Amino acid sequence: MSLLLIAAAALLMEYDTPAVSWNEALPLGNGRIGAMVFSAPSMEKIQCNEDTIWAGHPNYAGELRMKECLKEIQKRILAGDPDGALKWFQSQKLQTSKNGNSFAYNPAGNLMIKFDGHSTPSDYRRTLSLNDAVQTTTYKIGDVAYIREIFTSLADDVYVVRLRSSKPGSLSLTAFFESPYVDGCGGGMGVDEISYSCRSMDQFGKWGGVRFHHLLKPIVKGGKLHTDNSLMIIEKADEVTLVMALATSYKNWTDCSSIDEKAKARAQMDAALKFTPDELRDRHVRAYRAQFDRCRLDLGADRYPGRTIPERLRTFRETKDTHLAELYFAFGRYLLIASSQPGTQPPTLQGIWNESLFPPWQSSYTININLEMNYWPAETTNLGELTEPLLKALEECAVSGAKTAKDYYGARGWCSHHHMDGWRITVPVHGPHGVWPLGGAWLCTHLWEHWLFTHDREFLKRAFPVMKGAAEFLCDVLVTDPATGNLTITPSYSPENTPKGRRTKWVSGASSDAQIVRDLFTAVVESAKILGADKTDSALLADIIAKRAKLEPLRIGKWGQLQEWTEDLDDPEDHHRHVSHLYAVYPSNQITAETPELFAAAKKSLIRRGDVATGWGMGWRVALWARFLDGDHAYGVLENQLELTHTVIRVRDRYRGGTYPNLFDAHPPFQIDGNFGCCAAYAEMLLQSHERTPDGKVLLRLLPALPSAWAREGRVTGLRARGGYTVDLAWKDGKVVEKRIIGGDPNGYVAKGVIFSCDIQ
Ligand code: FUC
Repeated sequence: MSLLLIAAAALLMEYDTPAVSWNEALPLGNGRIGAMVFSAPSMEKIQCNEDTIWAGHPNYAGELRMKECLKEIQKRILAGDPDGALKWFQSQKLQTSKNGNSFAYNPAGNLMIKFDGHSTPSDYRRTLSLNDAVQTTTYKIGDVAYIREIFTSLADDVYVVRLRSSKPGSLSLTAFFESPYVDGCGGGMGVDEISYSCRSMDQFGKWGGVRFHHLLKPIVKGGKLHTDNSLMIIEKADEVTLVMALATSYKNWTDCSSIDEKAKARAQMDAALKFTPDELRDRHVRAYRAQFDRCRLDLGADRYPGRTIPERLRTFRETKDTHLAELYFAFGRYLLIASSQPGTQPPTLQGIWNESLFPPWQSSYTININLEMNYWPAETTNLGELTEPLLKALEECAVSGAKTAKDYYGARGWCSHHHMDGWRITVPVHGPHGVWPLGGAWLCTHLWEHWLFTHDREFLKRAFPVMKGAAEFLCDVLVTDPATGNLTITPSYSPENTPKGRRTKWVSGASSDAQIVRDLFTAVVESAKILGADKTDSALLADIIAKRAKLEPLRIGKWGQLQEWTEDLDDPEDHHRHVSHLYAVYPSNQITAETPELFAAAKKSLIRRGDVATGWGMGWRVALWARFLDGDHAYGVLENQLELTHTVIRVRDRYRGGTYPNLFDAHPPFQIDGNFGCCAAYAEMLLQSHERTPDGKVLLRLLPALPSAWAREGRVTGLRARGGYTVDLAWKDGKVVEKRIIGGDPNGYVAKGVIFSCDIQ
């Protein structure tokens, strides 16, 4: 029998105690609505989110004096005085101050369910099934067994809480809403429903423009139901299913108030209540599996069945627990399914899960690595359609960013800086280090990647104007660096590093800028050819091609490293979390094993940067080591990332990532990008498709960086490769023993590297 067809172990995250802290609670989501489930027997807490609840309201926070300022800064930097440029800029006291004009992603409040008499349970267990996207809690009170199942339906767009027990008439509960908002919110009730309404709020306590409404209705078998003082009280029921709808007044990024949130929630509820509890569950699981089941990693039998996640994390270094490794990969894909679906918002720094009115980094979007990383696993792990929210957000940024390009740079096209929020802010914020106009350009490279993986012409047609606008902007702002004669972007910097001895991050040329611009320019030229736009846009394309040839080259510096900046300023003792100059290795393909000198230089840079960083910093490093074809080094960094942590806050300036008990990535604090970065890195360990053979075929590297810890046996099904291929592999002792490559052009690829290799010098 084919090894690829054998059933794999269930993907179950298990716990033997309820969640006390948020980082122990388990996440659910359907792209739009999210929940963190705590699972205490006597008091269930379901902390809710909805992806359009943003503080503030549509706005443009421009500072018109910036245009003149940027010119002056540019002049000073190109004259060799970046620190002077910073000093001069600070003396101007312009509005790019911390958090002044960007807004936070807000929580929606909690659904609480109180169960009297359930405070001394036995046989307690809570789980999250990654096979079904259902959270389950089981326990006994005396000899009565209780089972609680919770999901956020991917099919019916509501929260569902199913409560059952082994003895008829033993379910009694009180459900109510709880809110982190101090006032201005209110509960309501009807004969058989309760509701809760509120609106978003900013960091200064000012009400925002998004109104939202929760509506809760039960399906009860047996017992009695009544409502009182915004409480829903159910007594002695045989079975209860609570259905909750959550809707907002948000219509789009320029109109946050014209949808009737109450009517919308009611319509969602009415539609969901057409189904029985069993049907609701089946419909959800089916919709989820349609995405989740496409790709699966199996590293052999679970050697520690029943072991809880905290215990697996605590012992991972010694045990090399392959089941935890599988779960972590599956969890990354689970989180993407749960936080990004066509029509929703892209996942923020915390996906869609935020409980605080004052979240770290506003639970917003940082786009100088973080939002990019959120989408790294999308294509390779077979969830390509989940990139739609990114395309939509970029279409919106292309509108707000056209104003920024004009007001700040007098340029055509559009740009965005290092930060975005629900209102698509594109101007620089957070002081001088906000002045990095490459955010939109980097994100646009994902649109081109989507084409490479899918050859979806309709998507490319939609994406082309966005990519083209980003390229037009760059054509206008590229300036000749007098020191080199090459084109550069100034002011800008290498996110978010400061050359040793300098006060400012601003430089005359950051390697990553040139790398991103090169990729975007290539994407636009190639897309134009595919779409036949090369005739209509011929002048722009000629400009792009000419300018691409004059971009700063990749440079090797004095200690053999890949230079981070045009000037050879790299410090071998620099362990900064960002590794922006290694963009060329991953996610890009400008440096590969086929460019051996640059490959060796980039590797040298990464070795010096070290194996410990913030969570996302480690995710990036794992992927880079995979691209360096060194599976064991990649695995070593993964071990660092899978270290159990409870630290919620950053301790002084010590950035040390890790993993919380709920498998969320710790920056710290929680930031979801590390989960996505590691998930994408797994795919790079197992299959790479970023290179081409001399005759233009896609080079498929099979098991290019398989760690020894996984070498004995394993299977992966449903990985995707550029060229439209889907790849299944089974291996034993590091060697591929079975492979299936389907889709794409059957003559368009060469498969290589079936030999186990974990340390290529
Ligand atoms: C970037 C990173 C930080 C953090 C923040 C949200 O600024 O440098 O480490 O991830 O985004």
